[in-house]
Amino acid sequence: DNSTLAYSVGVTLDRFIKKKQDDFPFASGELSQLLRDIALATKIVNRETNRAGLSNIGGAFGQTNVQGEEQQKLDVIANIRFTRALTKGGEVCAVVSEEDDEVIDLQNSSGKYVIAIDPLDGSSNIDVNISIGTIFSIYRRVTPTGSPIQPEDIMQPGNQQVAAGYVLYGSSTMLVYTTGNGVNGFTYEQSLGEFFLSHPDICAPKTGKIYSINEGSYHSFEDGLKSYLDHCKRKEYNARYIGSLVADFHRNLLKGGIYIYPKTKKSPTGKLRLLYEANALAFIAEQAGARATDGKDRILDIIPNSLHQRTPLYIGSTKMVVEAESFLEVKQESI
Ligand code: P6P
Repeated sequence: DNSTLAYSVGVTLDRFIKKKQDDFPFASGELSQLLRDIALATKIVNRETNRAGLSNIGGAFGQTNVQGEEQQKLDVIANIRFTRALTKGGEVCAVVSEEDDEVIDLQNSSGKYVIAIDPLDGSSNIDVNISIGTIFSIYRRVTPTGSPIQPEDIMQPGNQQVAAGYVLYGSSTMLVYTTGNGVNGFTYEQSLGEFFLSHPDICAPKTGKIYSINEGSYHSFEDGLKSYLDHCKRKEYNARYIGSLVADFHRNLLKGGIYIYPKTKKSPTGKLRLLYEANALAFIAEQAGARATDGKDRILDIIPNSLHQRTPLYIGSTKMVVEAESFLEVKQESI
């Protein structure tokens, strides 16, 4: 309606963050600053991503990357950009990144926050110009600031997140995030270098007709999952699978649908990572009234035991995820 349109057109991400901060009387502004730091890095990664196809035409554009080295892989660049922005921002003490085997200690013991991030997910899609994404989770450290970072600061279950979000570098670049009070989407206006609120208060449809899964692994799926997929086909649902998690998730969040990355022979505990992929999207899904489990248990309640551990992921419209789980249970009992 007009009021929503007026509200969404006028509000930049900065003003939205400030307004939300005002809703928290005790907010110190550090989380607000952290969200701004992430948005800044996103703008830089967006620019690099848009130029990816051209960066090898060095001569024509006189482009060599900042270190003058040969063109690095875009996900490595994105990792450097986010880590640098978070270091400069001063709010973060540690970063868990898909690109780094170990925790990155930012040597900033006054930083209250820990970030888990997949700087550029689906980077194999870059060369063929398919949408890619950034996924991030934000936690408060549990040990006192000023002391060295401990494993308990890092290995927190998803239900401890203070914020989570993703960036979709698609036909437009969108930032979608939650701080635990609903989900809001912002679209980047390149000419102004600003994110504008375009999808206030995202609520996922309770059901849908889209299912997203790589059926190339069909023969290694458990029987209950095969039965569920047969059910989707009998219902003539639409199979939509981009092979880029953020793009598949975002479409299903807005239109209704389910995304499944199950355990397979190749990936016996699933392929997607708990700390910087599943947890962030699960927090957003639940905040938008959707559901996220490993086929049985809530993703956000999984206690991590290793940094890069994987989990099966069933995420999307609540009724579809519950229905898929019921097919898995039935077959389990029949074994
Ligand atoms: P598969 C991309 O590599 C990714 O991590 C997700 O973005 C995507 O949904 C999934 O893996 C695709 O995996 O095995 O179907 O190619």
